[in-house]
Amino acid sequence: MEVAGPAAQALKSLTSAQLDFLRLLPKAELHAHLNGSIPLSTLKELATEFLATNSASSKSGDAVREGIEILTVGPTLDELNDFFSLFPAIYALTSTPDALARATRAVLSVFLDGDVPQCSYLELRTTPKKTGAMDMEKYIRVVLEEMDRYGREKVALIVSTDRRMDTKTLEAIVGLACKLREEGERVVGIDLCGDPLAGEMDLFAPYFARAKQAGLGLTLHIAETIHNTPQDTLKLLKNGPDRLGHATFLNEEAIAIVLEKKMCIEICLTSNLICKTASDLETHHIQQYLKVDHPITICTDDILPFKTSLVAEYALLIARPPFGLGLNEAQVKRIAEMSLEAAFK
Ligand code: 6MZ
Repeated sequence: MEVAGPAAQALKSLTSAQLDFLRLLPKAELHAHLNGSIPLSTLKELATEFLATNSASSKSGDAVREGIEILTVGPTLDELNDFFSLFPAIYALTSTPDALARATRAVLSVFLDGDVPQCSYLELRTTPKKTGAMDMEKYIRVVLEEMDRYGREKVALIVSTDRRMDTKTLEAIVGLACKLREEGERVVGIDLCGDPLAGEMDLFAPYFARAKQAGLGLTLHIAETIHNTPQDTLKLLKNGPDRLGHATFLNEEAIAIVLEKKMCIEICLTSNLICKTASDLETHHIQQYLKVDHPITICTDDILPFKTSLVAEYALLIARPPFGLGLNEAQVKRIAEMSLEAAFK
């Protein structure tokens, strides 16, 4: 995967000893979205096939061509909202069982293959989708089948719900996740993601409670933008999540709960910088958790648009300012250990 932007600069500033240290460090990737993590080369292959079988002048053909162009250069986002418009083009390319299997295989390979894999353990997350060629159960089973190429100590699945979902869909997805777990499949958690300002969070509580009862871990994207209200955040915290995605704009009351309950924060540095929810590393909310040794885990979020890698995200920790936070090896090792401890497995 090509690394560009702030993480590339951090990587470039490292000594070879530092780079070796980061590559060999045992660490977990706990916040990676499947459709946001497809290698560009795989997506381009899928696009070529898609365009060959769909009328070149169709509306979806235009959207795919435009999406590939944007993703090749790397999107320039004025705000987080712009980010979500990238996905319809990607979804058009992963809507058959074969295409989804190939995309999943490529994502797993990026994180887990090679002499020195990016991570020692991966929790990959994805939102089940009903397409013309698959129902939601088939979608999840295709992803799980690809995971079967790896040992259970290496990879597991988090099933995502989306803030825009209605109760019928939530019921179906959480029911599916619980059923697959009971069957012994490697489904370890439920996530809440999607447009951070959409949806009514009261609706989700019974479904999250059911998931927890079934032994699934719970991770929620929370307070991702400055526009998320304290009420929205508190409603989500009431579900008793184990981990929180981003948690960028928590107020004092929310921070007190997070610290007391030791909820692990999934930190996605490049994602936050590119989506402009954080202006720089110096003022990034990771700092407040580092100060008090609160559980955090460093994650990539979506390596396709953000052009990063897990090692590159760790480079942002150890690189000297202005390229990174300038942490020492002991501090970085501690963070990597926290990532392994926060896994749902
Ligand atoms: C919120 C995000 C996200 O599930 O189709 N997603 N949701 N915040 C983010 N941070 C920038 N990045 C990705 O993967 C893509 C989906 O994950 C969610 C969005 O809902 C996106 O459509 P899957 O595999």
